[in-house]
Amino acid sequence: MTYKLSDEFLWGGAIAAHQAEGAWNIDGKGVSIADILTAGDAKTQRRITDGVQVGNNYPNHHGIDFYHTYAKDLELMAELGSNAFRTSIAWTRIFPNGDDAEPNEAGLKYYDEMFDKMHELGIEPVITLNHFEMPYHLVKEYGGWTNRKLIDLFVHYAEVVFKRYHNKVTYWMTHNEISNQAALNLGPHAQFFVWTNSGFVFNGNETSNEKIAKMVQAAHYELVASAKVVALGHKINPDFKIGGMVNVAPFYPASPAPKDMLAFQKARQSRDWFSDVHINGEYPVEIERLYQKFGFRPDITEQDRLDLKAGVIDYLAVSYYSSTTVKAIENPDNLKNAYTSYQVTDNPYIKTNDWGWGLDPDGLRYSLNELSEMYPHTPIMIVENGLGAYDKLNDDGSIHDPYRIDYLKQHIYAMEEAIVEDGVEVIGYLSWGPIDIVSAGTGEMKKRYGFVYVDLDDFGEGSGQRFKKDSFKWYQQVIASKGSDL
Ligand code: BGP
Repeated sequence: MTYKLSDEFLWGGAIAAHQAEGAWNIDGKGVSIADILTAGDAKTQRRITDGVQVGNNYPNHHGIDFYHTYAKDLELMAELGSNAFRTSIAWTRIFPNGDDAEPNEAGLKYYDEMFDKMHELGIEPVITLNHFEMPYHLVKEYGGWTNRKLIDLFVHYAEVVFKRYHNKVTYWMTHNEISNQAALNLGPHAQFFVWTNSGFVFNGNETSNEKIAKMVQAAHYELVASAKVVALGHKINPDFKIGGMVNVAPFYPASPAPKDMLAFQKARQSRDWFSDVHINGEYPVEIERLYQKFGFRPDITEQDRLDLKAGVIDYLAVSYYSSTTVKAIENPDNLKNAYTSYQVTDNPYIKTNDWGWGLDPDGLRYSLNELSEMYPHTPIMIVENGLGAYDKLNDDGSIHDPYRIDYLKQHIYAMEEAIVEDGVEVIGYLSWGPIDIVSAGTGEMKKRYGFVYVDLDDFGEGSGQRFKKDSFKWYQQVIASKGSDL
């Protein structure tokens, strides 16, 4: 069975400023939290340093030099047949410290030229306002999103870029993977996500509940800021389509054992509520109950609740890589916090990539159906999906990546089944990392996602030359056939 999607369907790829641009400190750009993250690898967490310290490898300093190569790289995206391309505006190119009186004109000009290039190529920009790129000064001076002041600073930043690009960008989204704050106890990079989203560090001696209380407060201010930005954006340009963005990694119970089912329910309740706030404009009851149970008392005002209601999103942007399997914990009596009522475990029914990420296309179809059931009037855009892998550049410049074609084929097909068979409204598919970029979780270049290989290593060394992988031609055909020729 093959499926052909509509002419309006958005096909393309997605990157983020901090993982691609490099040029971390030129033309007025300030230091962002991505610039002080050292490199890690599949087994070692990235480290947060206090500022840029000599002797550490900061992979986001070089990225793939997209700051200077974007025109050529976007031409490659156009050659794929892309009609859309997602990237982020680096907050610190616009407000180097986040609280500067005036924006940085060189930064504004850079994105003006980038968006002009996209339109010249017939590519629709899909722009993220905050993709793990908070100004480091806001962490040091204000404590990141644990400080209500961040709301006004973020809204002001959004207002400047909305007004500047009001006739160049239609599709926006606020915070990248805002739901990954709840990943506090999940996986080796959970702390990384809390840090990159909320921009605060733990002082190392908080209890687990105190850590979560900080995350809960930060998430609240981010959600209010997102809602205020949506309401403001619609005033500046009623045609704006502004999304919220969550990572979707559906929970599965490890077995039909009732205790595992309860663990699955707790896992969902403790993590999968950010889209509720973005779309319904209020917290689900069970979250407020959970907060009371564990004594979290975030600063939520009546005005906040009105702002949340007034700033519901136009579409839901989602990243999907894999599913998460959970089982009951042995001793549920001494629950330390909301996030210890389950344990992540392996799923014997799915294989994993070299970084332990499961390969589960059915999980994508399942998730799209879940979201469509919960939010029947909110279109979905897949803004990240891809396979990180060790690709090999051969002497003749070829790169054979059948494993990537296989992963993407299955996931695109699962999405098409959700659209055509299940009636889910999906408006676009943007593959993550259509050109190799620096991994967010590990800081590696060797964790490659692209249809285009970039000849740089984890230290930014190499020719920087771009090479088309076998998957380039394959994706070109997928787009040309509107998804029917997989
Ligand atoms: C998501 C982030 C992206 C991207 C992706 C792939 O969580 O939104 O920025 O990094 O993960 O992960 P990684 O780069 O760690 O392989």
